[in-house]
Amino acid sequence: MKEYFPGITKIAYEGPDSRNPLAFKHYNADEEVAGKTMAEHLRFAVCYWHTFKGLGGDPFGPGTILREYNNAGSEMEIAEQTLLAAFEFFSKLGVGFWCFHDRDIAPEADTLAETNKRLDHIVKLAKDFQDSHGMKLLWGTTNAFSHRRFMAGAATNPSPAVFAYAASQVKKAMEITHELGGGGYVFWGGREGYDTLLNTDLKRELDHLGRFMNMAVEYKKEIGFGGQLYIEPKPREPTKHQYDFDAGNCHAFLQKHGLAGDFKLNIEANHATLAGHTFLHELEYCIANGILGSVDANRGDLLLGWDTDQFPTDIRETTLAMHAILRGGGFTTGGLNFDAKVRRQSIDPVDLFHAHIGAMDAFARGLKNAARMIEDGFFEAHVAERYAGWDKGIGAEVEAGKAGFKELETYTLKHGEPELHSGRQEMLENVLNQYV
Ligand code: XUL
Ligand code: CO
Repeated sequence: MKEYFPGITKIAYEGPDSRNPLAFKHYNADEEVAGKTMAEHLRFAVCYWHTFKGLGGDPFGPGTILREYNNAGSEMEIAEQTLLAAFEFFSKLGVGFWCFHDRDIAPEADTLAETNKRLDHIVKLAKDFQDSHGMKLLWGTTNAFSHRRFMAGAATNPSPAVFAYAASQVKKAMEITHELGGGGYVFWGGREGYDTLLNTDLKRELDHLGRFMNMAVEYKKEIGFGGQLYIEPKPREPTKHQYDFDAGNCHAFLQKHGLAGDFKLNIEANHATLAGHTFLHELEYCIANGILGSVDANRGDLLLGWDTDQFPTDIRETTLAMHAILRGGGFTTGGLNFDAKVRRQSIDPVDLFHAHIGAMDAFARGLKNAARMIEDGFFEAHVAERYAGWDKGIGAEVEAGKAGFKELETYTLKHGEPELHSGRQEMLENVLNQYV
């Protein structure tokens, strides 16, 4: 069998003192941290689209990266060889999960029927590879945003014929995800949004999106797919306004359309920052509302400001993220999917290893730091102390729904001016740095 990463053997854990760039310094899959192995906590996934289909194109020029499997011959021969390369990469890297869009693994043909046949062929191969390599599908998804038919959206398209096409595509993508034993299915809004309100019936589009998602839930039940459905928020790009703007917005949408029990969110770090939030904010919002499902682990660049999808390397960020995720009970169906791409100048196959090794090490350090933070309980104790007033007296009565405005007025008249306490932000930031 052809090898696409010759000379690279399975990436080993060599510890923090190692200077081998092709070794883990912190990610030690079987090492126990806070009651589970690192592999069980982190559930790393490699994404197919950037890692195997991305060639470094940007708005100013086409791709710079040449991949050997792209010389394999016909479109389908290329698809087969790409799959082969992907599974070689997964094994050598030592991740347990992967994620894909339908169109990443099999290129579109002239008709939907023909396209679906192509998918069936590749899915059969992928199933065998999953079994032989001990790999699992974290989630599958649909690309209903690249083809020109989706220029005005998929489920929010003004044309019911495009809506129907998108539904047919999602139907098939859910079937193949089920076939591959996928743990989940992601809806990222793609072009569900608008470029100008001058041509947009916002209410109708949102209602159609709600109907579309309900159809997905119905179909999921019909085929017996037990995976988790996720929505991945993103505020803008490619459209000026994406309907799944952020976690709070998605949560409201799910509740309005009777979908709250059927969906969780897939939070992407770079999408959080595009929405003017931190990654941590989006995670905390989801945890507070019981809707954190999975994570697209990447980062943006503050000076560029678009969705640069860089590999995560910032230990402070991974520490804060893992601190939230651990406190939220950890992943069940979800995991950390590296929805990230190597830079345009990183043209060698080995760069894919450097990128993933660094990101996995960054999250392993984040996990270990977060576990220590939780064990010490300093931050939890500080927050509990800050809100302790709500555990007794008038605070407890408000929380229990026993006090109203009149009781609060009586309380205020009796106690006068409230006592104020420092927020201690600088001290807390200093303590955080002791863990990072
Ligand atoms: C786009 C993005 C997608 C989704 C899957 O910004 O993040 O790759 O994760 O469609
Ligand atoms: Co993503």
